[in-house]
Amino acid sequence: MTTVFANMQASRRAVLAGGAAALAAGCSRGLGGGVLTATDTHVFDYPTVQAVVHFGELLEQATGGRLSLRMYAGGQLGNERDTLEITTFGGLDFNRVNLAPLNSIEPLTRVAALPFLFTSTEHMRSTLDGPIGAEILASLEPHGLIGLCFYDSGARSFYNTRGPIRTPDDMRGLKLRVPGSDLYIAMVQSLDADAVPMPLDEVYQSLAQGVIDGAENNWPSFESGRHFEVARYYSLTRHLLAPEVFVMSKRRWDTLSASDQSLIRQAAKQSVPYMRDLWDAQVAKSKAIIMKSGVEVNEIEPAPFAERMRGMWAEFLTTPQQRDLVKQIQAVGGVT
Ligand code: GTR
Repeated sequence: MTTVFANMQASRRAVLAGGAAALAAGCSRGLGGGVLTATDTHVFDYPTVQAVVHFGELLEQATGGRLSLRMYAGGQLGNERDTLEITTFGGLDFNRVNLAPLNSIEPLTRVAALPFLFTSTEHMRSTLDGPIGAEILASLEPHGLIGLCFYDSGARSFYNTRGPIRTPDDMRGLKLRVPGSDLYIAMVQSLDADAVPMPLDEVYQSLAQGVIDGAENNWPSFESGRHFEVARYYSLTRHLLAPEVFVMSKRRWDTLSASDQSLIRQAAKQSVPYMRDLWDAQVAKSKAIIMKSGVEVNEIEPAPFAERMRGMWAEFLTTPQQRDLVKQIQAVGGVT
């Protein structure tokens, strides 16, 4: 506990220092131009970071260099929840986060974060590229964020230090890290495991010290966070295909001209196929590294996991709009 608390303090200090740096960078903006700031929890060569950097290059080209982007990667400005807060008050211009930290802020984001909702990557992509995705992105605006686009996040599966998970019963009593989202907590609890919410940058140390037994994530995050060096069992539950989201501070957005706003939307849209190519390549690369390291990877029979996890949907679908979106998403995926 002491360690987790000390880390929280350290990351708060980083946010404050980072926020000040970001604000200082913001001061270099002139009328209608300048350097815009962006942040991401992942390291610089991670696909989400590279997609946002590419977005910045597209924007710079489109504005003849009038607008450019400075990326603060690797969680240097703090964890996703803290940097989102900075983004909403305008201390940062852009942020790339998972849907998880938005789950408690906007109910519609919970829809796309439901376990075993999307039946395949194609289902997830076609849903989020269309009007359903647009509706979820638009729902962020009253919360001070302009939702620009979704990026891929692959499938999340459980990994742990104890042994292979084959059935939901194997999860009973495991202490599993989840992002700070009630939905993730309930999801893990539906399998009778103990959910331990904590920021991503504390997972490696917590696994190494036995504070937690495991966590859940996609191949690239399991690899880039070096979690696979400690958690030697990866069980392919593929329970979540929840996407990443790229957002802009509404405060900054409101200061831009309509034509700059449309250039931003256009560049964000163009960065999506670029990200997907990087993503597919990164999944293959991370998978190869993990397999080579000798991690025991096993397939599972999804039905019993899906049955248990779908049991918590109702608790998080509290509005007719959410329930309607779920029906529409299931219809896109051919589920009746
Ligand atoms: C990753 C995702 C991050 C963060 C992380 C986590 O897959 O890209 O944005 O949400 O998972 O588990 O905290």
